[in-house]
Amino acid sequence: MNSLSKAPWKLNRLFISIFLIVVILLVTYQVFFIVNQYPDILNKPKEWWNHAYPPRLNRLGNDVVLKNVTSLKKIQYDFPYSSFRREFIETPEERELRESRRESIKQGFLHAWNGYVKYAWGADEILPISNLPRNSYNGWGASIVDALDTMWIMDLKEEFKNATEHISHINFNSSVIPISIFETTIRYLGGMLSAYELSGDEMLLEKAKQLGEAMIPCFNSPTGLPYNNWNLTRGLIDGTYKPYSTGILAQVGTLHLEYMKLAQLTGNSTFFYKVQNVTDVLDKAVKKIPGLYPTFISQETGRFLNYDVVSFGANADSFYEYLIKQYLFVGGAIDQYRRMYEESIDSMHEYLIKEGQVKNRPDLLFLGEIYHGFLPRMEHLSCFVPGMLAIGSKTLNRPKDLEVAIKLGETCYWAYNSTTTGIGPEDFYFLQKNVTVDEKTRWMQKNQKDTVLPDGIYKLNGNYLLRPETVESLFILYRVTGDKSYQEKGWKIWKAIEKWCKTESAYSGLYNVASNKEIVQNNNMESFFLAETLKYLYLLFSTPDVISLDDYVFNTEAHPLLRMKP
Ligand code: DMJ
Repeated sequence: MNSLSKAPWKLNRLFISIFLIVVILLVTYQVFFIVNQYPDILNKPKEWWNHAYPPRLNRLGNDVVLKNVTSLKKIQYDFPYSSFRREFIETPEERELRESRRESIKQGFLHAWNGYVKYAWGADEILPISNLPRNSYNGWGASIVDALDTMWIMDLKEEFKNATEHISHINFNSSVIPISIFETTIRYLGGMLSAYELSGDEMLLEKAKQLGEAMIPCFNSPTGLPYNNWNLTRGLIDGTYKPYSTGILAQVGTLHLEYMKLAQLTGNSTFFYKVQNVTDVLDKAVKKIPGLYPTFISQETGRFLNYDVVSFGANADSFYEYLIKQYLFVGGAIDQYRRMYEESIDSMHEYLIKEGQVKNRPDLLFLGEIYHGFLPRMEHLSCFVPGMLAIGSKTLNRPKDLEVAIKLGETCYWAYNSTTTGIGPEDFYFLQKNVTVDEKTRWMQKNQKDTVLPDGIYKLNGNYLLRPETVESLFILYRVTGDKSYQEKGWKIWKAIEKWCKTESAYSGLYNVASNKEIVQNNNMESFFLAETLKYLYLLFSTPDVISLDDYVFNTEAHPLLRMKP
């Protein structure tokens, strides 16, 4: 062969070599990309990877397949991430500060958890001063189930393992006394479903199914609205069992995410139909003001019982919260939820949001109630509203809702920042802009002898139950706006909790956060402190990809559940 005929062969070899080099470079790039995006892939068991990103099921049981599931609009702020390593961009100093704060929350969790393990293991709660166990939720170990996903998120896998071992022995088919269907659903059922999706532990799904099935007979009222309290043992064997109860909006209307998730994961549509019927009954029931649902309803007739009691606080709160979250959960495929949510929020703006009389703070907005006329009372419980509005604003393109969310969030934080402890009260009565203060109001103001009243407030209930709502909204507002001042606010609140609530074994609520005398602890630590307050604080100092609001929806007890995607 002469040198001329060898030339094409040499050229071919050159091309093949270049081709192979390009392929090798591309593969290497992909491997680096995946490992950097999900650094934990190398350290976790296979199950973690599989179940953290399970296949998306766009159905609510085998016979309810949702056709119009969409991605919906992005909720989270466009946080800066490096394009190659998919790393959250921040300076080394910023990272150090954020991580040290996150670690401080984790240590707080461990302090409370270890106290619970030592003094109250297996009971529902620890009494954090007397170091005794307490059972308020059927004695199944509410703190263990409620805290499960927090442990997973905080990477406390040993504690998680011990907790699942306990859960594997619980018999959810029997109850000692009638149990609260609402509390059992949001704490136990929500807790296990969320931890199942995060960890992939099939036992948790089995137990969730057992509990979900055991509670199904509670929907056997004439309208299908669930009874508030239910004896599981009797309910399962006695078809005529019917407890006396008056329906409470939040209790009948906050089971949906959990039962929808159960339907999705088990393929059993009954779980979905039961709660969808509840939505339909509430939707059809006559209201005085469109979108404002009175707090009490009859399970016998499906009619509201007192049209002049409306609130976004106790007994009503999470019903509204779930409307937008149900819509998110199904990727917009059921429009009824959006319509009901928007009607409610429009009326909330019109009837319940007011300006106050706080000196130098004209920006603050207050969320009142209706109690036979307008009642200028705002509860800690209703401080979930800023977070809800922020999520709804992004999802449904309602910019005014975000403006109001920011202002209400300011008010909730101000309520903390203006007490003697730096912790917010259970509720307070506010003076409204342009409303003259009458004698009765002045009298109430003077009568609050043990309390330092913040400006613009005339009555205050200073209890603090370690509730999460304000830090929940700070976390969501941070994720939605990218504004780091929410982290500063959350940190200040955490420092106050550390200072006033910490006990030898755990954390305790307080009697009067605005006291002008001694600050007294109340010997109570509800399981939502572990499930919600500490989780939201921890996530506030995590990178924004950890439990992104674009992938998950939180149940009202802060248990993240995966959203449906197309
Ligand atoms: C929690 O159990 C839930 O967040 C519920 O919706 C309201 N009350 C507590 C926390 O305050």
